[in-house]
Amino acid sequence: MLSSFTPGFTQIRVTALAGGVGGAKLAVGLQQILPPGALTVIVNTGDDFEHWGLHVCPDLDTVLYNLATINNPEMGWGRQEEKFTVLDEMDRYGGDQWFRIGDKDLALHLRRTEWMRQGVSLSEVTDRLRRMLGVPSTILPMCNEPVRTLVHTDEGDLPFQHYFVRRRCEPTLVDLSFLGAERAKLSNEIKRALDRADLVVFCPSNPYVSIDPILAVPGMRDRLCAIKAPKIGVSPIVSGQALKGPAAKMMRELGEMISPVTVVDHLGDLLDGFVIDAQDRDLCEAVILPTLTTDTIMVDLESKAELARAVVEFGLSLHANHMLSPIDQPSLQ
Ligand code: FO1
Repeated sequence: MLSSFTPGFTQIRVTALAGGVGGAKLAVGLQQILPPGALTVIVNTGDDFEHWGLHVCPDLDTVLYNLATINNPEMGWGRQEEKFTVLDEMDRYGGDQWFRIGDKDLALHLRRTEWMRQGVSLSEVTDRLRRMLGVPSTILPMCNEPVRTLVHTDEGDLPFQHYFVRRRCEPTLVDLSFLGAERAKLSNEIKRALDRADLVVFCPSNPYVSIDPILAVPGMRDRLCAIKAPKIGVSPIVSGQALKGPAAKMMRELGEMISPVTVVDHLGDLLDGFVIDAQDRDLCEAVILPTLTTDTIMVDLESKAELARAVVEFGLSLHANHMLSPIDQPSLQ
């Protein structure tokens, strides 16, 4: 897959923070406009869980398959041209069928579980997989230690995939916990990806269950605040709705306005700029950051690349106006 990268971006490195489908789409756009190897994606692992005795990493795999252009375009997750013969056969043995793992997807879970049982880190496993799939970008789990999102609802505490898939996000959200986050460590790869970035992009992912787990890794927030690179968020809410997933429902149940403003307030002082959809132009004044309004709906490769280009140009313009140029900023020791 040739990346028709934009000549003006030949020397910059971008580090993106992403969760599931929405984040993966912008990651694809960024990979398309940047030179090979210029993009690093830091991915949420709070959705990970053990299923069929296997280590399943839904957000890592969604980003991986999207960047490898082998994802199921309708669902956003899982593989394209997939069969479910193993899943169907599971019924014969009373195995779980609520989480739909296809045959090709299963091969990845088997191999990852085998490597991890040999002591290979999740970062190394992920790097082997992305190289084998020909992905030019670096994909990093937010940490190598297990962190699990627990959803506190009016019906009790639910592991994330049980809430998201089994219960289709129906229970009312009361709170969220990221079990194990206190034991998580900032890997050297993550430190390097943040220190070397000329721009950091918070992809249009769910702020509560995709971005917050990443920020819950001790040291992540401080490192993001310390780097000189501009940090740009892209709203996952357009016209009072989430483009995909439960972000809007979660906002409502947490008593928040369903608005890009809520996302900005939630991410607080981490951001230097924010990108909202042109349909929400009237909210610009309410966003207390430099704001870009543009078309943020990504329906195909072209619109993903267009949004990525707009985000990068916007981010670098903030640098040009208010900060050191990317070249002569001292990197953190
Ligand atoms: N989401 C569903 O709504 N139903 C599924 O059966 C399902 C299976 C699945 C298998 C592999 C994978 O990588 C993702 C899968 N997802 C499924 C999506 C996943 O639950 C979510 O994408 C993330 O956890 C939230 O972003």
